[in-house]
Order: sequence, then structure tokens, then C-alpha cells
Amino acid sequence: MIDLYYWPTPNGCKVTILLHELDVPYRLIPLDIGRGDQFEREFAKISPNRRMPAIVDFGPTDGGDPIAIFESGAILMYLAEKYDRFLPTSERYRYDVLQWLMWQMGGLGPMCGQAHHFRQYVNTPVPYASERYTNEVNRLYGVLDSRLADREYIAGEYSIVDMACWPWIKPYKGQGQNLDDFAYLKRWFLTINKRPKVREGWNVGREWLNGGPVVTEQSKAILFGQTAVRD
Ligand SMILES: N[C@@H](CCC(=O)N[C@@H](CS)C(=O)NCC(=O)O)C(=O)O
Repeated sequence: MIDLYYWPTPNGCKVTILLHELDVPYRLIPLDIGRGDQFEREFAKISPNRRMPAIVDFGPTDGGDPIAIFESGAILMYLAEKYDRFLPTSERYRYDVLQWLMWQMGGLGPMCGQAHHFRQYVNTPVPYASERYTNEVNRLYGVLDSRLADREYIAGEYSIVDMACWPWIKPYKGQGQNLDDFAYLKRWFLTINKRPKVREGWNVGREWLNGGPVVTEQSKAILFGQTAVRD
């Protein structure tokens, strides 16, 4: 069995989408980041960064002790390798997936996160930061659009990198973007949007938000302004 520590955010949904695409059973452990569940000491043993998603696999293929993994990109790679799907084995195609996965983890995700932060969550507007991150997201959308001009999916075949990028494009309006400006990206987005397993994964735990945003006025004090924790 796999335990998934989860809250319905884009990084969390990457993992539920893959688990649903794989039809793998898992135990969902809600980790309410707006309430501060991520700061529980026990959770830091699983996710030293005190962020979700994280998994614990109680049935690793080597038959040994349970394996705990944090960082959504590493979780996607682990599950794709374990179940031998959505990550090609041939070097050329494998590194097509992996380089774009690194691009998502190091670029698209963090920049979109900052765009959301400065456009929606700050109480005192910071126009320079808002413009800076909106423009950078726009640049990254352009990179993905060009990549998709001559292929259906980011690495040719549908793979974990599509599952990693799609949840970050889904809230494009909050990032100040217009998909009509990116024809190839829009076509890809709508194709993935139609996949039943993607919709299932995206909807996991959505009812916990009661129709509201992930970040609320109450949760801002918990989420923003964190400094080093020394146990
Ligand atoms: N690079 C990490 C980012 C994880 C992350 O930032 N998770 C957010 C939600 S999407 C979180 O747990 N936030 C809690 C907090 O900021 O305290 C990943 O992709 O797993």
C-alpha cells in the first residue's frame, strides 16, 4: 500500500493524477497546509522540507523497509519506474521526459507559484514582483507552446511530464495568462483536460476546499513568512 500525504494543490494533483492513471490503490492522508499540518514533527521524517506531496511505499520492489519520498517530481519518477509506465526506458526518450520534468520543477512550477502569490495573495500589492513573475510565466508558456508545435505531448508520448505541467497550466487565469495566445499549448491542455483519470486526480480532495481558494485569509499567516525550523 502507498500512503499519500496530500492537499489539493497543483503539486499534490500531479501525484493523484499519476496514481489514477496507473490504477494503483493508495491511502489518502489529508495534510491541511492552511492549518499547519505540514509542521507536525512526524511528517518531517517523511518530508524534511515540510511540504507536500509526499508518499510512503510500504511495498517497495526490493522487499525492504518502506520507502518515503518527498518532492513531486521524484514521486512521479519513482511511481513511473515502479509500475513501468509513462516514463520510457530508452535513453533518448527517457531524457526527453526527464529534462522537461526538471524544467517544470525548477521553472514552470516555482514561477507560476510566485505569480499566484504576487497577483492574488499579497495584502500590499508589489507591482514590480507581480509584473516580473507574470512575464516570466508568459515566457515559459511560450517555451512550452513552441515545444508542442510539432508533437501531441511534451515528450512525444503521453508521460509523467504532461501530468506534471498540466496542473500548473490549469489555473492560468490566476497567473494572468490567456491560452488563446498559445495555440499549441491550448490544444495540448484541452486534450489532457478531457482524460477521465486526469479529472479524477484533479478532483481528489477538492471538496475539502468548500469551493474556496487553497490560500485563505486565515492560512496566510501560516503559509507566508516561514523561517528556519530547528527541532
Ligand atoms: N518542489 C515541491 C514543492 C512542494 C510545495 O511547495 N508544496 C506546497 C503546496 S503546493 C506546500 O506544501 N506548502 C506548504 C507550506 O508552504 O508551508 C514539490 O514539487 O513537491
